[in-house]
Amino acid sequence: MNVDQVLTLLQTHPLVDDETFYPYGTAGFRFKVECMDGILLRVGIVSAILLSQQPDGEDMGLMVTASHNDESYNGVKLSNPDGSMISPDQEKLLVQWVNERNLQQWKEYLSMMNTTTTTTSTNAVFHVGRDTRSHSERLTDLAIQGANAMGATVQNHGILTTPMLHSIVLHSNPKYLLGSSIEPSPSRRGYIQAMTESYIQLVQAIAPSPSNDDDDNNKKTPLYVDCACGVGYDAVQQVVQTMKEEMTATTRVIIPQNKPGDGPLNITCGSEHVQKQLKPPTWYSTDEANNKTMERNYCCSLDGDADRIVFFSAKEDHELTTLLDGDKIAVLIAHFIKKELNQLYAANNTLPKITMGVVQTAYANGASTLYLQETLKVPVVVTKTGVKHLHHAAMEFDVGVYFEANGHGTVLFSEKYHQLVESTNNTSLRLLPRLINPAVGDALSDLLLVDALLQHLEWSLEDWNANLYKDLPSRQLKVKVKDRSIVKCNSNETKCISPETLQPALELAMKDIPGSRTFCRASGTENVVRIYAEAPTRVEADQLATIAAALVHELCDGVGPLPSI
Ligand code: NG1
Ligand code: ZN
Repeated sequence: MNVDQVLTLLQTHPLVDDETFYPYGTAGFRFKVECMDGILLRVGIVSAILLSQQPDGEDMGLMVTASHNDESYNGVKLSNPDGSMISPDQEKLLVQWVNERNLQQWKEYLSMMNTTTTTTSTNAVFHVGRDTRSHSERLTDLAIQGANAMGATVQNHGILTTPMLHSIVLHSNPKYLLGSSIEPSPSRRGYIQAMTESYIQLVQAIAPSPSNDDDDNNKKTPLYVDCACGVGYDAVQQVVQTMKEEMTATTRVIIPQNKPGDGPLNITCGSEHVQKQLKPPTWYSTDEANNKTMERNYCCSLDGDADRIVFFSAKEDHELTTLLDGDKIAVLIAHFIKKELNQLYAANNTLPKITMGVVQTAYANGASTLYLQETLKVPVVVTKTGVKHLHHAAMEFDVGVYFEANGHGTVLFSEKYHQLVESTNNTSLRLLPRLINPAVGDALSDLLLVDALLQHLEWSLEDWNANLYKDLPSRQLKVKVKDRSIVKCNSNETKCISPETLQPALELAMKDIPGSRTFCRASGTENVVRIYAEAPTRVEADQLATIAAALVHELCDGVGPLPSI
């Protein structure tokens, strides 16, 4: 590494102001785009150091995206060799050096690095990808410049979804791929091919066979996919194309809509809009007359980097009939796996026992948690918001299902699970780990998995909603405050510990509405405090959210008007 060259780059792309501290939030550095140039360059530099610290010269990844945020934001998140988020120690190093303004400190650190590690002699590759934001290419180039100046080898995959990038990283380090039957496929094409093939095989294995006298495929309700005007569109389109090539009658008609350029990214479309506003998306690619009159019974929305998905049905352009969020997806998957495992053990109770659990956050609907614990008899763990926390907790089980209510989640299978299912002839349990992305929540994989399970159960979206549990009405609101860092929570974010006056006031509000729950926490991706409330009725949930928002506004230096419903 040429220390002077790195120092020149640092000087050329300074952080925008000398005061601000940039934390690694819920999912990476994510700020208004004006702040991002200096951050991306520094992330590229430090990433090369993290890459050089991998004991066996394994590959890592970097994704430039601000996920569900609007186009005025951008961000960056890193992937470890096994496709998971980076560890707290790695985050600490990254945050320390991204925020270091003193060039002399940098000089000493880089010179020390030059003598203790060597980034150039390893074969490790840094896989880089980006979303469709107009500034993502420039920011990616800055990260690459930083990493290259440190001597790291970079492979730029261009525009792709976050889960694709994580999957490519995982498949480039095959020692982390569990299950002897899973072939490494470290490319975009390999990812799409594996995903499509395993979906088709799963549908063929578990869905009732179509009868000869009617064309089942034509009878199936088409699935409309709102791609948030982002990167998910191409991925869905490629799956649709690959399915056509396979010419199978068992698959669903999938119609991707809202492609990049059809409308503004994540604005009145995408999973964040549908889940938080409880409103259907604008179908930008459909003409307005059609939009207003069409009833869509089976739809889903992805977010801007396609790692989240929620399902819904909608009447015309303004009314959400049903919302099936991450909690419903987690319960559907847990329900299926539990049933298959029960069958397996019923046939042979000498098979080694495996553990199964579901990981949620405080945003999970109380009815889902109760159903998992009391009806499915599956243990539930509640962690802090952010998939890095959920992922970690899910690793404690042989089958760890984790989902955030917003639709970000996946299932982790242990080596013991793989050994168990590989020794039996249960096709569906063997196929699941091929379709499910073990690295990170993946909207495309979840879309295909949910569809296969609904076909298996012969359930419509409405059946899915009605047959498991009934959601408690809930409401989420956002409040702008002067400084969101004053709002601090306990370890699983169910209670507020600062400012001290807030929690007792929230408790009083909850006491007035029996069976209700509310909490608030500072967002790690937006400059707001988030409020969550649930209660036995819609009116009470809205009322509690409004009261909690007013309390946050009053006790945490609220800025601007109170949010309205
Ligand atoms: P913040 O803004 O910290 O609440 C949001 C989501 C997280 C996670 C991240 C990353 C909610 C309530 N929060 O984090 O679950 O998905 O974005 O995208 O949905
Ligand atoms: Zn996302």
